[in-house]
Amino acid sequence: MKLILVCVILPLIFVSAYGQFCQQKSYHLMTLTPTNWFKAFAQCRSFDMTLASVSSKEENDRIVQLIESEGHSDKRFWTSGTKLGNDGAYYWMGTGKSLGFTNWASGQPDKYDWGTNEPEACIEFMSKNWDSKWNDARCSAENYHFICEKTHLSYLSPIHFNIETNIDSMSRANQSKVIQREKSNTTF
Ligand SMILES: [Ca+2]
Repeated sequence: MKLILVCVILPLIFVSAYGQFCQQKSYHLMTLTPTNWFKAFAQCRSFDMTLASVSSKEENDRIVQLIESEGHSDKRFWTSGTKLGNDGAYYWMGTGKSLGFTNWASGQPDKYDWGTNEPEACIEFMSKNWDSKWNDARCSAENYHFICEKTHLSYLSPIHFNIETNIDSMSRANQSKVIQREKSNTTF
């Protein structure tokens, strides 16, 4: 009994007492069918994810690297950024938080689609031709792919022992299911 106490129970108490939980995101590019911002948001939710929010340069760089590594630098992607229903102030619909870090392209946001004269109120990642910067675009425009994100909760101990609690971690198998669902989704 003493051996169990010393070798198992006490270390667990130590880790529990001094470790901490942290959130980690994974991003998933949805590139099969371009769509408008509203449908993109709904599709991410149907996969138990949210349309991506970008709160820092680190997150922005991770998304740009993912787009490049998966060979989609020529595409444009919706994020959850919008000013819909918020008196013209942008926020992340995915988190409910206002913008802190921004990465607007030069001259953006310009508020109007000068071709259709319609307002622009949703944030997209532009293609590499525009350095993957942000642009405000017409939310109803149907020609954008989109980025979903999934938040995982990890437990970090002070001795760098990372226990992946992974509330609902998306395995590679599940990612395949998401892709299949995107292919077979006839709702949109
Ligand atoms: Ca614009």
